Amino acid sequence: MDAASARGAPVFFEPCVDSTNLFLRRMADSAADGTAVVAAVQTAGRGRLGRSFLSQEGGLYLSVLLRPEAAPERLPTLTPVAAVAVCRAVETVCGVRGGIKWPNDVLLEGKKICGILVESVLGGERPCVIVGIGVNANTPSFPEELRPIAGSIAAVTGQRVDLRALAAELLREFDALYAAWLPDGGRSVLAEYRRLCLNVGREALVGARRGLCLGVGDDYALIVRWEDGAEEALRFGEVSVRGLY
Ligand code: BT5
Repeated sequence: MDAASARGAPVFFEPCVDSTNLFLRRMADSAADGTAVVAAVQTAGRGRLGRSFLSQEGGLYLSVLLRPEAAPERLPTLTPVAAVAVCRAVETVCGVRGGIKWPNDVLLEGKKICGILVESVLGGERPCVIVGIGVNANTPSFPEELRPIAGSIAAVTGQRVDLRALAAELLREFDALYAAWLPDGGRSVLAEYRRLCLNVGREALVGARRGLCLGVGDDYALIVRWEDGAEEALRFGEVSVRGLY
């Protein structure tokens, strides 16, 4: 343990891990609520749906283990809450305002600078949720296949990001938003999420279906009107939005 969070839970700082989510998963039976890990590099960074998240030196990779007494169907709203925490922390520490590609990517100038992965750990002795956040802060470059979509904060601001300051601010903002989420399920950050959401008013592509993103519902669903006029609230799955990357 290297430090303590605002709530007194341990915060580990690791030079290199496979995945900060896996790091916490391995201590899921014993770790205190709020335990966090911050890593400089991940060798097996994970995205959603079995995808990988490239986690080179220069980025910030962190996860927080939580034990909320909340119904499982409420847990997905932790993802947009974490995205708002990232936008707030990046604005405070780096002076730039990002936007959110629903539900879990933070973009700066059209490039993804952050991904979020929320996972429930149900099988063990004590169920918990692990919220993982990866930020391309000072990441110098990306492999060719990621160049069209991935970017770093430093590339936009021209200034090196203080990773310790960003980690501290991100943990602080997330902790504050999580404290509000516990009783209200994220309602108090909904207006801010809606302002930050880049999809609204843009095209939605889901598989071969095409539509227009109308807004974000009270439960953080993305409301889409398809070409045939039908409206749908998307709660999960993959929405690809044109014109963002
Ligand atoms: C995510 O998944 O974006 C969630 C990423 C969560 C990463 C954090 S880091 C700390 C914690 N520990 C972990 O192991 N994971 C979490 P998804 O929406 O599925 O996006 C994955 C896709 O983003 C990939 O298929 C690539 O196209 C792209 N990608 C991969 N690495 C990237 C990067 N560093 N920056 C931007 N885009 C990336």
